[in-house]
Amino acid sequence: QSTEELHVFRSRLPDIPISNNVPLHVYLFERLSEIQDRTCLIAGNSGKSFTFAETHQICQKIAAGLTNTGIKKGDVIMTFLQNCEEFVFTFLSASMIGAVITTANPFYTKAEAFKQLKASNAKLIVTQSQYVDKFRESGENDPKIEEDFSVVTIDDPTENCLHFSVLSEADEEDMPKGVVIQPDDPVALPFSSGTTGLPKGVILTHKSLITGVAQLVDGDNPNLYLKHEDVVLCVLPLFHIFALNSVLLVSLRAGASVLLMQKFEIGALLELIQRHRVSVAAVVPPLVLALAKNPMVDSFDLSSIRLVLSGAAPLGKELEEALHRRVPQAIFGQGYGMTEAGPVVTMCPAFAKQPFATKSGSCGSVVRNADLKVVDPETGGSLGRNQPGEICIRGSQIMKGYLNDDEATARTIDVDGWLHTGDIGYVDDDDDLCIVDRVKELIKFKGFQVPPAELESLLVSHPDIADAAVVPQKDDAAGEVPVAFVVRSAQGFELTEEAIKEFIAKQVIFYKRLYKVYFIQAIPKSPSGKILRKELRAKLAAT
Ligand code: AYL
Repeated sequence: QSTEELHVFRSRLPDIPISNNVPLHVYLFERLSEIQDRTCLIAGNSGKSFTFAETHQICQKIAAGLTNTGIKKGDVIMTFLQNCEEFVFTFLSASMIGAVITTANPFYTKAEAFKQLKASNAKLIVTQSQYVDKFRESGENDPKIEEDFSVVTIDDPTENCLHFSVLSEADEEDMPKGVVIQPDDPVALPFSSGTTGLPKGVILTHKSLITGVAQLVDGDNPNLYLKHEDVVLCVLPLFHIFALNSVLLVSLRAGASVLLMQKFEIGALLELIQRHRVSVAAVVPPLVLALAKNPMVDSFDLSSIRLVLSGAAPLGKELEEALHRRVPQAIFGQGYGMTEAGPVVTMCPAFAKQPFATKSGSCGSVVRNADLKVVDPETGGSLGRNQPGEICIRGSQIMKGYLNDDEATARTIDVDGWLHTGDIGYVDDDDDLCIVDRVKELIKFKGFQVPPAELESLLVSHPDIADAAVVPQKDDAAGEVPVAFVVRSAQGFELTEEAIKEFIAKQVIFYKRLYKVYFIQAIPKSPSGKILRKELRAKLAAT
């Protein structure tokens, strides 16, 4: 690299000073006195709302409550929740006492939930009573409720569980004094499989999350301009980094209101958008599809929407244009990111206060206060404009590393601080990034991560399966779906596709289910034993 020129892409927006030397909650509530009486959160199903002052006070109480239950700085709390105010409160309260939140999907199976619980070593779980059984031990060495961790439910508690009021009715005077939080201390621990392997804890520090928010909404010309009057739709799950960063945290900082919706249901969604005059909608491509196609949309007033941000998976031009025709007054654009990247890498420049033009199909330009480069996957050398290669990002927003996995960290963040995304794209003459392919293993079903390695290890645990590989197959509704290539073992000649699908379906969340199983003689592998996924994908394309 030393003799070659290093091509670095920067935002057209100038760098700004970022106050990332304070704890996350201090940064988010920095302007509390100016906005305290404004609406911070609206719970979609109950209609209950909370001002910024109320939110802040409830969080202080919960911070005291968490401390009373024994949670200390550095401890991990797991949220196993759909979108609700308690999620937000728990997250911010954890920040206040220096604790760390690991977010998980409440639809996870018992096995998936336990894996994250163990890997993150969470001391407390906040969930709903209907999910508690997923945390009752099933094996000898499983951690046990009450002994190894406690469970708090936001509804009527079941056996051995506490009610959320135990936290929220504490006296804020009991908040621990003298907890010192450093910028480099972790605050969030979402799980992601990154470019390869099984899901890993992604360590996001106070500094990374603040930087990630500031890059979007701070400065005289914020890249994602949110106003106090904005009502930002939060229908995407907060346990995923897209909504956590680009809906919740940015709105808190900008003083906009967040409308929380527990789960996606088209009628209820349209009704809420109309009733609360939603002005900013964060969406994923399958949601764009639903809104573009569903006839119900025509009977609702969506004229309040001024901005639609899509992310987490590729959005087709035709689809974007189809929805745009129904919401013609809105500015459409994409954000592109990755959990490990803190998370946003590029953001649509048309969302800025003084906007730049963008084109449909692009993912926007690199965020400010950061460097982006595109490298040749073969040589590692950086490429200029219009040449596709692996996208790399550098800045204070990226993760500190993976939890207890230095090897995976070193594979992802190089010695010069570049995070390698495993995505292939190019920067064009207008500074727009276009993503064209993915070199990493990851499969994305409706924006959700499906790590092939996880399904492969389940498959080979079956006595009748000798070897297996899982790759993405294109799908109109989901973007991609996982399909398996399976080598049956000598005694497994009777094993059917249906039996394999069922074997997997019992153990994983709905979006990791196999759509198809192909039986083959041998999995193509490199001399070093790596699955040649490209070959399998090519086989699929040919069928
Ligand atoms: P993870 N277009 C194409 N692919 C995308 C896009 C996009 N706009 N956004 C994300 N991806 C893919 O960790 C890409 O392969 O985070 C990337 O490496 O679940 C992978 O998804 C990362 O998946 C935003 C906008 C956060 C996006 C995000 C990223 C959330 C997905 C905040 O404002």
